[in-house]
Amino acid sequence: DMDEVCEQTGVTLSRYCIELANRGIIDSDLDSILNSIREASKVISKLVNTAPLQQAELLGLQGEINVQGEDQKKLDVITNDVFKNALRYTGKLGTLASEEEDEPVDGWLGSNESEAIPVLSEEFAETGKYICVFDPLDGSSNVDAGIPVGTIFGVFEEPNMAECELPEDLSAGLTDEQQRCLAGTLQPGKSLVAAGYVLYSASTELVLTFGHGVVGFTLDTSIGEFVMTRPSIKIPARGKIYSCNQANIGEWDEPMRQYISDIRAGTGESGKPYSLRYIGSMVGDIHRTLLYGGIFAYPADTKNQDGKLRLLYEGAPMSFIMEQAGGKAITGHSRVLDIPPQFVHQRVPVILGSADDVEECRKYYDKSDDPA
Ligand code: P6P
Repeated sequence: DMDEVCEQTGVTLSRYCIELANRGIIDSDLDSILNSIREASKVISKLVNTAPLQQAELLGLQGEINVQGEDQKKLDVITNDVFKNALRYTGKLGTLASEEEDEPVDGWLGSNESEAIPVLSEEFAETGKYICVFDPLDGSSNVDAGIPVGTIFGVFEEPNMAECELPEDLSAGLTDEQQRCLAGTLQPGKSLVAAGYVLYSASTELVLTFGHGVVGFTLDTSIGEFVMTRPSIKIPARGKIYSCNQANIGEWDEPMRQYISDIRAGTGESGKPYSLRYIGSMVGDIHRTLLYGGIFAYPADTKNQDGKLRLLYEGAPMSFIMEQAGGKAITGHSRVLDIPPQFVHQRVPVILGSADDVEECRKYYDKSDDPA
């Protein structure tokens, strides 16, 4: 069974996916999509790791403009193209939705975040039964400072259109195909069939779940393969670290303010004060939370009543991974994975991490009638 595969040292991500496909745990189309994500991640790792060098080369150490005379495209645009093209040419994808895709597409609306319509990979729309949502380079504003950044992705199956009714204001003016594409994208996190992230840091780590637990791989650049390094990731039931932008504490909803002040004072359930770790780059903060335990929060605040992080390609995939690793993920009162997105770039407050820590935090929301 899968355990014996996971116990063999040096199992690559490619081999792992083939074993899952051989056991019918994933189908060949999903295997093909993971293959393209794997290849795109290697390219993005290289781009992130060499960006400062390329920047110097492009600008020319003499300060000349590069030979093409073109502006250096920002890394998040380049990585979005890398990821989009890798997925598009699998031929298995019906739709993709990316944080970068908020421009008018194929004549569709996309002028602002509530209207942005996912990109229909037109060549394969009629055959692709999977939908991929992704943030190609989350935390990209950090990359110039060498702070870890990451890719986040989630994969849905095409829903049965008979069961989908789109909100009237969204479906108005769209063709049937566009409505199918949108309905396929606006699914709650509990419908995800796969989710994962790639952390570009001291090493390049790929963490993945198909709904049967969480597995971690490390890129071995000497062979250009992701090698399994964490066969079964389980988040500790409780940690000693909280991870949030405490500068916003004055704007948070009251339950979060009270919870954080208690755990930092050591008057929470554990009786010991927690430490703060926050790098302002979600994939890095989540990876540390997953491995060391504790809680990560980007709560609602007075400026953003839905917080800052996006539901489809940040909150939901990370919540799926957390729950699969034995953790929890809530908005305050609700489970993140239960929330049906109303539009592609919808934001959601997230409080996720160790089960005992998240449950303790939830008690502060249950005591209040705060809407989050
Ligand atoms: P703040 C990066 O811009 C990002 O989208 C996440 O990666 C990160 O967790 C969050 O925003 C940081 O936001 O407001 O604390 O700078």
